[in-house]
Amino acid sequence: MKKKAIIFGVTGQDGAYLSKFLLKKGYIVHGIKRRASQLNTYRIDDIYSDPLIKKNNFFLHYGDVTDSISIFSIINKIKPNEIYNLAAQSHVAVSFDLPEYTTNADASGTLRILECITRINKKIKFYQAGSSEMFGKVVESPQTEKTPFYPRSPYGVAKVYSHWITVNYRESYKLFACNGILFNHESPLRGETFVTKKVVKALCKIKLKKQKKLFIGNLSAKRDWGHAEDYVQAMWKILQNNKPDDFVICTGKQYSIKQFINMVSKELEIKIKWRGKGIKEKGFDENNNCIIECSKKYFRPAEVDTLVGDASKAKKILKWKPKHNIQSLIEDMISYELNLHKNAQ
Ligand code: NAP
Ligand code: G4F
Repeated sequence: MKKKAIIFGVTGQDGAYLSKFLLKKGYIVHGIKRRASQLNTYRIDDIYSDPLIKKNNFFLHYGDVTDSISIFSIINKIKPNEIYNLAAQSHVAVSFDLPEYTTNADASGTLRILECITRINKKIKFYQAGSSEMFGKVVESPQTEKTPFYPRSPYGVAKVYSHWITVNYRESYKLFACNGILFNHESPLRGETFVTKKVVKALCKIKLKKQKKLFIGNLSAKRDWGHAEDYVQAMWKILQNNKPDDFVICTGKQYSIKQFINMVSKELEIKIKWRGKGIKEKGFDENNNCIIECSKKYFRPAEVDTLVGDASKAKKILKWKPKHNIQSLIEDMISYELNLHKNAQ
């Protein structure tokens, strides 16, 4: 019998990569999407034209993690072997503007799914999309599964709730419920307001003379960036382990936003000279045009200055090994962006 998986958040970056990964493994995948005023399935539309994927194994249902009735009905109807909860208001800066909604979706949403599992079938395996944002104002570096949390945003706080409610349901009801504590992971399918995609998109357009300037926030924050393709494999491996457990997934290398901009510029053969300090720091091209400028608009009320993880546990127990590094991630993101422009001509 084929395994059945439900993916909450199927239309997002990770939902798209995970759907393709599970379909290639022979799963029947049921994706849950929200109603939107315009089509929001562009990241998964290619599933229907991929010859390696059997179309009749992929189903979409309307649902929302803020709506218990929809969650219960879908899980009860499908009776899946595995549930991946990727649904979230996932933008940290936006969570300061929408704290109550973020808490409803990112914290209570997880509780709703767990509660449905206990009522429908306790054997359903559950993956919770935890985040390195939970480490926030880090108390040690690198961060491991044992590092205490110190969240710095409504998003981070909501994810900490989800982490602990997942642990609590595992211990209380013996659920196979697991947390992946994933560090930033990016790809060509990354949402356009996250910093890597924003930088790659803008610098490609600047190179093609279709944009003059990139406005950016904090250049000195540091992140541990991996590729989403590697990270969805880790999600699956977490649910195939012989016991439910929590795992940090990361590369172990960190770069600042400024270093990331420099790496993307180098790949695009744009020579940037930096002048000024702090919010006044600016980037100039070889003709002395200012192409990068900081704007207060992109700074957050509280910042996570530095994140870098240690994935030794996942490497040892799950035998997880990422294929990509920062260079191949950047090449993948740039080539996707340049192709879009080529095809639009
Ligand atoms: P994403 O691209 O923003 O995708 C989020 C998904 O959740 C989208 O499909 C979105 O639907 C859906 N969603 C939002 N609110 C919902 C609701 N109320 N009910 C049902 N679905 C809802 O995020 P991602 O990068 O793929 O990340 C996936 C998960 O991993 C998220 O939980 C995120 O917080 C977490 N995470 C991400 C990273 C990372 O670096 N990418 C790192 C750690 C943890 P729409 O398409 O309709 O908006
Ligand atoms: O790309 P970001 O918005 O990602 P952030 O805040 O680290 O959150 C992402 O990763 C988390 C895992 O740690 C996920 F849980 C979460 O769902 C999301 O996927 O910002 C990265 C850094 C921040 O320090 C931010 O202040 O880049 C800095 N930054 C500087 N200028 C900017 C900008 N971020 C954005 N989005 N836009 C800017 O213009």
